[in-house]
Amino acid sequence: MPHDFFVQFADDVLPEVPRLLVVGLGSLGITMLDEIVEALGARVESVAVGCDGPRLRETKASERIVVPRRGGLELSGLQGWMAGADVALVCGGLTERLGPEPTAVTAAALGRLARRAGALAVALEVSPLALEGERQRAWGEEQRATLESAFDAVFVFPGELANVESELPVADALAAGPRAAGRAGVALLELGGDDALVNVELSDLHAVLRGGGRALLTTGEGQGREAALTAMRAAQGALAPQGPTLGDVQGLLVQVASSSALKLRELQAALEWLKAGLHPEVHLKLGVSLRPELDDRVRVTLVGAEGTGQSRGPVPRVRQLELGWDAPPPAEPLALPLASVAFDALLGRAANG
Ligand SMILES: Nc1nc2c(ncn2[C@@H]2O[C@H](COP(=O)(O)OP(=O)(O)O)[C@@H](O)[C@H]2O)c(=O)[nH]1
Ligand SMILES: [Mg+2]
Repeated sequence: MPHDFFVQFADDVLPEVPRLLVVGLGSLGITMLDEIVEALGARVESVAVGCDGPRLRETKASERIVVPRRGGLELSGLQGWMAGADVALVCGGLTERLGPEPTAVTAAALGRLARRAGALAVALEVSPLALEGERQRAWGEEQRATLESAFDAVFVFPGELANVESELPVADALAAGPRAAGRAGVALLELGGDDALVNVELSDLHAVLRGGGRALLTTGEGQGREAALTAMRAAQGALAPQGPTLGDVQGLLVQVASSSALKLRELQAALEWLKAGLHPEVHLKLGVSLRPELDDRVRVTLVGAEGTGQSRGPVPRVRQLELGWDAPPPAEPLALPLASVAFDALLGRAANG
């Protein structure tokens, strides 16, 4: 039941649900997009862009754009779509092409549009296969550089699982990289769920990523005794091998999701373990959310950036990722968090005109 306080301010002050946009470019990008749409459904708006008719017919994206094989993608329609967006997540493969052009060229154009529209622009990329060797890896690095100038953050995931077992069918091994990248995208977009006890807000994400530099995004899950610590270790173990380590980042968001079974002591132990491996001056922001369906499992998401790049300037907008009140109402209705929620909402409205 919403608390009286909320009823009183409903519609007027509470921010609307954020607009989360996902674009899938090429076959890898569309695989990632499908993973995201499958998990988040109508919470995201999605567009698949590709040359491959059958692939476009199967996608779960709500909109599709066919690119002629000889090129000539018209982006102006997407510009209008991005107006008023909070997050634009552009998914693709670093070494794939869209028609004659590298996918990264189109991705970079979309990243610039998204940033101009005031959205947090995030690229989610899959690197070439380790099997392909040095030349392809270097080509991928060039594409990454193209993207880094256009986005607030570029997250790169390995093309295949790091420990591909030789017995794994090739099709499964090739699908593993983009699927894992897509699941990381889900975790990123779910950061500020409506089940939050301690909120992670969009402004926190901006603050972590706006300093630029290489960024990391990883998730891990643990179960049973010391589930939080296991989840934390798993998240560290799942870091992309060529990306920054936890010790490299200046800003880090730590999101912990669990059922109410998680004990403060366990959370404390997991955070102590994490902090032991971090930069001494890291700015750590913790989010905690309640997910009864997790039972005795704990899920951890880490988002960080080195903060060594070109500063991206001020946070463009202050808005909650999502707001809700599923937890029991507080004993003290006018406690500070509620006031700050209303303040954020007002700022968001002001920034929106
Ligand atoms: N992990 C993974 N990488 C892929 C897959 N398909 C393509 N790639 C990567 O993307 C590169 C270009 O893909 P390809 O399909 O040959 O060319 P396209 O015409 O540009 O899509 C390949 O060299 C791989 O590095 C896939 O199914 N899984
Ligand atoms: Mg392809």
